[in-house]
Amino acid sequence: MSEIAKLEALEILDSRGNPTLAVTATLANGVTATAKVPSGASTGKREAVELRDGDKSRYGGKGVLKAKGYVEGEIQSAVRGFDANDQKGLDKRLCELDGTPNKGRLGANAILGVSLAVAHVSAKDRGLPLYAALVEKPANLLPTPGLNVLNGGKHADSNVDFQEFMISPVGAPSFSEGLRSAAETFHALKAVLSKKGYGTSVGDEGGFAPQLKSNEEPIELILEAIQKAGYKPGKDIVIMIDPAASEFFDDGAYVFAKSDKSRKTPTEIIALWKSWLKKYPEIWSLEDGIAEDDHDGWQAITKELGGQIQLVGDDNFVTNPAIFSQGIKDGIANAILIKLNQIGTVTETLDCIQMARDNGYGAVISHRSGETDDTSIADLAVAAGMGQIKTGSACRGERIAKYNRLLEIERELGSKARYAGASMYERWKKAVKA
Ligand code: 2PG
Ligand code: MG
Repeated sequence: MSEIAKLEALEILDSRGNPTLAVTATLANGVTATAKVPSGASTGKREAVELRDGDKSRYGGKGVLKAKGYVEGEIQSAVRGFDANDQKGLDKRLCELDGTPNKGRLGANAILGVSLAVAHVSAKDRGLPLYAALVEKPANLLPTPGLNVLNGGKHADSNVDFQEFMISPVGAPSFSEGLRSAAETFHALKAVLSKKGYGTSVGDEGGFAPQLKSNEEPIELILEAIQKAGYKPGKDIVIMIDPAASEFFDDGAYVFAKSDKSRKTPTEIIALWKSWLKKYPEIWSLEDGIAEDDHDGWQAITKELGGQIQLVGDDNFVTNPAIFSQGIKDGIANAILIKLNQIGTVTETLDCIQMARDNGYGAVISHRSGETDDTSIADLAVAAGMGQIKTGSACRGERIAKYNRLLEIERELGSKARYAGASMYERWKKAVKA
């Protein structure tokens, strides 16, 4: 009775007002569930293909009616009658049906919509919350969140080149207390910005997006806000950054086009990050500090800083098990960012997480800058048990939906709930001392 009976797709809007898909899967027994697909802006070149209509008369070409057509046509015909509890088998069938290495025919948006909707409907049918249904072992670790309180780069119309400045409440005793301290810091940051006469409108991920004096000023402002909120930087709350360096890597150089127009060689940008780590020991995680095409730069930074802080690969690994496995062999990074739509199926996403675990890499479960009210990644973060999630600031409904889902999971787990807190951070601090 857990056979898939029907797939429906709807063209909906994401948090930037661009079209995306909602896919509803219905089983033969009438149980039904929906998943909504996110969309990135600072995308890696080797991400699975997001299928857009290209019809300029609708949404500037960004419509997803073709992908909707594939879900309700070809894909539905191929998976009707399939056992929804066999996620691996289903995802394999979806990949084979597409037939390309990058899901370029049917679209990763169509395929992920189906894969994730089926994960939800199977969980519901078995009477399990998604976080418990996705994995066999009991899942009870609430992730430490990284809240992106200051947005720049491609996510904001400001003069800051670096994309994300995040606060991570590692010192809190529980997820809910951690979220509280981060939200209080977010409000304190607003006050700090206002006092300085800076703007307090927000960017795509709900962080403030002011015009500032430099790419470094966000760190100073955030440190001030943490203190103003009554917390200790480096102890209660640490800082994570995602400059998204692929976005400003041009012809072998890192070009700060939004701020001071300066250029840096790969050696110079590594020196910049090194100087930041020295000046701001509160920074413990650097994502995409090097561009996806700068392979030598990635190897060099991993050698120099990999024993000191978390180095997260996003654009270079694109949640792709084959690409990630090569990266591990090449000695690149020591953590991976996990985004379902970079690869397009639940199974391949879980495979990447397992690969990280097996190789001593960290894994940060992540939203996209274009989101919906879908909360699957909150459940995925708990299922993964890797202790980290980033899903935006303490602002904007599509970001808050994920944090609120984690609060529900924490309540549901009751005394079994554990909070990752500083455990990941401590690991690196120890490495620095050694
Ligand atoms: C990133 C993501 C999410 P985007 O670079 O990590 O914050 O941005 O979804 O635009 O790729
Ligand atoms: Mg990133």
